[in-house]
Amino acid sequence: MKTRKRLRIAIQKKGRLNQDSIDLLTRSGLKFRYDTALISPVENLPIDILFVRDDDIPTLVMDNICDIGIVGENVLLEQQLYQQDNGNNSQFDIVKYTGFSACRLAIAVPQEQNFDNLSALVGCRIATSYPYLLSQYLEKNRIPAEILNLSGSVEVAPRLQMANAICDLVSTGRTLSENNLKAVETVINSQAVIIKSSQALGDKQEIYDLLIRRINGVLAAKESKYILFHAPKKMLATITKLLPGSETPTVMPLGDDKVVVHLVSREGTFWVTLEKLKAAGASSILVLPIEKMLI
Ligand code: PRT
Ligand code: ZN
Repeated sequence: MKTRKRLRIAIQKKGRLNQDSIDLLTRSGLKFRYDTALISPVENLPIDILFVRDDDIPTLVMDNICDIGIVGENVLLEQQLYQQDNGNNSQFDIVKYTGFSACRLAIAVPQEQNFDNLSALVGCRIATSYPYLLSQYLEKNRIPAEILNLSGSVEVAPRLQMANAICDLVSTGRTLSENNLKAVETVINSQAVIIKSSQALGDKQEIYDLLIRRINGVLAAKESKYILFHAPKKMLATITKLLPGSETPTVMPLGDDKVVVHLVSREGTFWVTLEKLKAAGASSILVLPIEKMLI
């Protein structure tokens, strides 16, 4: 087979991962069009983007049709167990946790049902689209239960008396409460991850390294804030301690007893922290987003 010269990235065509994946790549400096095409060439780098269903992404990477993919851990781990069950070893590595599309795969039961511990599930029938992950979880916890494999609308199964419980993705919990269900156990926590084929990239290694460096910069910038404020000189040490994860601040004099402080905080800066800063004497506090960061 002819070797590809351009790095190929698989992302979801339509759905919850699509916009965040496009944003991540765009913020990493990739210029490409997003329309109805299956494949879109990046104009300014030797990279092509393939738009596909999320369920196909692990296989595309494993089969080396794409070098990189962005996919939910839930889909990835389910696919990995499926492949193992069929005697195949997964040939991809997780290279980056992106922090977006966070959710959990949870077991839920009707709200009125008493649930003290997992043994309440013994002998139950549980509907899910994640039979491998659920089965692994039940086996690990030694819970004999039946699994009903459904491809969608899992949350209606208890109401239709098809199952006693479900195992589905939960983010806000709204779908569960609308269907009179409550989450009782977490099978896995999930977020979108970047995976890479475990085969050597050859000539594409350099462009891959550049891309991952940029993605690291974008994700680090997202977690960080640039903070500026005025503070009494004598309170400086106390005040900077209030900002965990802050780099050494840049301090400039402002009159005799005040300073201007600039710093990058890598922790989420919340209102409570800002209020503590103010109580310790800081004033004119500005918190700014960071566009890019090269570390
Ligand atoms: O067409 P394609 O196969 O590509 O897309 P899809 O329909 O299979 O997936 P999509 O776009 O719905 O989800 C893609 C990925 O987003 C999932 O694999 C997860 O990694 C992630 N994600 C994050 C979620 C959710 N949050 C989520 N809440 N995927 C689905 N849900 C569903 C869940 O199944 C349930 O029906 O949303 C409902 C629950 O949401 P809440 O907010 O009511 O709790
Ligand atoms: Zn899907």
